[in-house]
Amino acid sequence: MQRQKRVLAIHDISCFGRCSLTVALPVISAAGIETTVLPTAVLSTHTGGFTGFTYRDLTQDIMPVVNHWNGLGLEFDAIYTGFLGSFEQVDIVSEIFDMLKKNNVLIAVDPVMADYGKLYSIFPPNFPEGMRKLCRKANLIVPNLTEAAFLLDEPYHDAPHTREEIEHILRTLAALGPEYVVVTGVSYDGIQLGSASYDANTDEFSYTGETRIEPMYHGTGDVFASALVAALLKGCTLARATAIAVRFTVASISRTKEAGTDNRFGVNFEDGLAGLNGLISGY
Ligand code: PXL
Repeated sequence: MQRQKRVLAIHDISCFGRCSLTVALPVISAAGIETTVLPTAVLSTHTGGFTGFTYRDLTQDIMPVVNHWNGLGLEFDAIYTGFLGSFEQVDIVSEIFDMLKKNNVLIAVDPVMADYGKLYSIFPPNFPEGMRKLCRKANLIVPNLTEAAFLLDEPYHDAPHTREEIEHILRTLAALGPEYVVVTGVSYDGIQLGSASYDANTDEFSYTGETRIEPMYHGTGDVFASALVAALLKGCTLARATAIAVRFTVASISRTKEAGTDNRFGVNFEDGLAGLNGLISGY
């Protein structure tokens, strides 16, 4: 049997709303991967569509936790980061990458900061500069198209997208440093919605789309990126891992739509967990 892989997931805990750590931990664990968590903040809910949420910042606890692990000699096969609440947290995570990065460690950055052409209101206008620096240190980045535009300082275009436009975005993002780039929210015809990937090692592009489901549901980016990281660590190519992550996410969205759940409450990925390993090995 293959040695069990170990991932370090660095995200906030949004207690209610199924995103960040409450998604990364179950999804990656369900794939048979040991998941270590480093919570950066505890919120009563995520910040998308809720008002009055609580926010307990844990910035001061992050380095003592990592220093303890270093003393124990812990090593990770991947470090996966998502929502980071401040420049200070971005800098700390960058330092953690330097401390824990060894050969063959996958550094995966989901530069959570924007959607639908707009930066999330909680972030200052220069936040993308901080995220860009972090992305330079990553092997894999998973922006949506709005985040990609902010990272590249280029205008955002709504669907339908052209293949030339998407290939330009993927190649230019790879030029920042990451060998693997996956962008979400890509639609070539306005009907199918999905993700495009670029593997700079093989110069290979891929695209997987499925019929768009409205409305948009919160937390889907985290469901997607967690499944993608899990599939990559289980040995899938980037193109296959992207296809698996699209399937897992769209199935979660379909169940949620069918149940008529409030779109702020996240998606029903839980009913897909038992099938995730089958999806990864048999896709
Ligand atoms: O799903 C990304 C995410 C994670 N954590 C918090 C968020 C969001 C998106 O809005 O607000 C706190």
